[in-house]
Amino acid sequence: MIDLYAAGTSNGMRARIALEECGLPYTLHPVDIAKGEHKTPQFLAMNPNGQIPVIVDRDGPGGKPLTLSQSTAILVYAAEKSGKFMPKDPAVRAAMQPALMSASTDVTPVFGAYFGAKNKEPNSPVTQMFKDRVRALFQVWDGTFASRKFCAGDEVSIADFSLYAGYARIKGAAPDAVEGMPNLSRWGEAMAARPAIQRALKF
Ligand SMILES: N[C@@H](CCC(=O)N[C@@H](CS)C(=O)NCC(=O)O)C(=O)O
Repeated sequence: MIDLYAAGTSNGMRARIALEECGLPYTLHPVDIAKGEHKTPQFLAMNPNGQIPVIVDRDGPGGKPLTLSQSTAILVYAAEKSGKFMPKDPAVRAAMQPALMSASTDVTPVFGAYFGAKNKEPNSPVTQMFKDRVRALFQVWDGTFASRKFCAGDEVSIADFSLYAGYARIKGAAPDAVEGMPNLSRWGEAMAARPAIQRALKF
């Protein structure tokens, strides 16, 4: 059994999508960031950065407990533990890596910066700059999905789960940042139809 400590942010959703899609049994422990529940001594013992998500797998490698932070590390761990969603073909697997990295390390931080700027100064040039960056990243994905069904080809992989966590969050909070991108939208609808994704997004 896995304990998942998370909130309904893109990083939290990424970790929960991983567990749901990989079919790994888990217990969700919602963490209220507004109340500072991620900064308690108990939480900091699991992740000294004081950030969600964190998992504790009581049945980790070698049968020993494992504590893991970083949403993408959790995604990779879940895929390896379950043997699912990590392409077996070395060429597809290699193509999946940049897609995964871009989804996790370009998209999420840039829209995080956009939301931060928008909350402080909605009409400032900095806010517009981050919005343009978000749109530019998703425009590239829109181009990718013109010829590929999923991030790395014909099969769903953990790159799709990572990207969807970011896409769902931004589509909910700032839909104009991803509008006018039909291929991206079609991919988003296919991902949203997956029962495991639907369960994972209900925080
Ligand atoms: N790179 C980390 C980022 C984790 C992160 O930024 N978590 C946010 C919520 S989405 C958080 O806990 N923020 C509270 C804080 O930093 O104080 C990951 O992918 O898990």
